[in-house]
Amino acid sequence: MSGATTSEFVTYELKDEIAHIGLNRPEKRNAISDRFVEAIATAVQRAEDEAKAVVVFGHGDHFCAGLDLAEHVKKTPIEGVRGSRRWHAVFSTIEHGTIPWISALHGAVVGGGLELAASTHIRVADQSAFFALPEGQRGIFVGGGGSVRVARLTGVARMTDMMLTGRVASAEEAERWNMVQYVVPKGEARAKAHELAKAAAANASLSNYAVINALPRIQDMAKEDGLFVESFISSFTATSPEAEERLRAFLEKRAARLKTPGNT
Ligand code: 1HE
Repeated sequence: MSGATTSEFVTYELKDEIAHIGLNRPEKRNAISDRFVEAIATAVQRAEDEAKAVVVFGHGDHFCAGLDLAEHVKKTPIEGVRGSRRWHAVFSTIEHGTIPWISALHGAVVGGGLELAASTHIRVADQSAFFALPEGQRGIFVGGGGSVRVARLTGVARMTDMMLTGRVASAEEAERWNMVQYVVPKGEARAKAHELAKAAAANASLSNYAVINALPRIQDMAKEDGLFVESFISSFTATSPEAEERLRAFLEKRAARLKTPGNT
């Protein structure tokens, strides 16, 4: 790893152009306070400046136990709104930045922790991971983008159930519910996330930008509008010099063929 740094809340390492950002408050189960959000914002900016993809993971036994409830209990209504809007802003720089983010999940992926994971582009869970939205039990509501992102991932019925009943999902259930894309044995999420990040980092950067920025926006459009926008993005990416070289490489048999299932 190069350029490894450890701040109060976040570790940061760059390996093979992949930034590894570690949530680093294990004694509080990586609960996210106001200053912790700012540390994430700083790490997001650094990764945007120098990395081709990011892996985000949690130090200790859990990915993240969500909002720092100790801090939250003392807030006024307007401070709560400002805090929530700050989470939105920082998580939006993840979701709608220029590089792919992969979250490596283990232990608690709870409340704001699930909201953070939902702002990344691919989620990998190990078998110790569990998923919950205990906001209802705490007398609060999601505030880190969950009503938008988690509801879009798993569907509003599933999210309503989780919030009303405190239902806790295992990694396998979370995969079935479309909240995670990969389930791996305990302890292997970060390595798998790194492998996926490297694969994504090898793509044309403009294609990656289009995937992470256009796809979610097109989901929010009417069908005809989505098709219209798709044509422009498709043409714009295909006519870039990088695309031309990659297309030629395939036609001239210089590019690797797809690995077929069972032949990896
Ligand atoms: C915390 C937090 C936290 C732990 N804020 N301090 N999130 C929740 O409702 C989940 C709350 N946490 C838990 O249910 C459990 O801590 C865990 C299942 C994640 C882990 O259990 P365990 O037995 O390993 O740890 P613990 O003994 O419960 O916690 C260790 C310490 O972390 C303890 O502090 P200590 O000073 O007594 O040692 C806990 O108080 C502290 N801790 N989680 C503050 N979340 C933007 S809106 C999002 C809204 C939400 O995220 S709501 C969901 C909040």
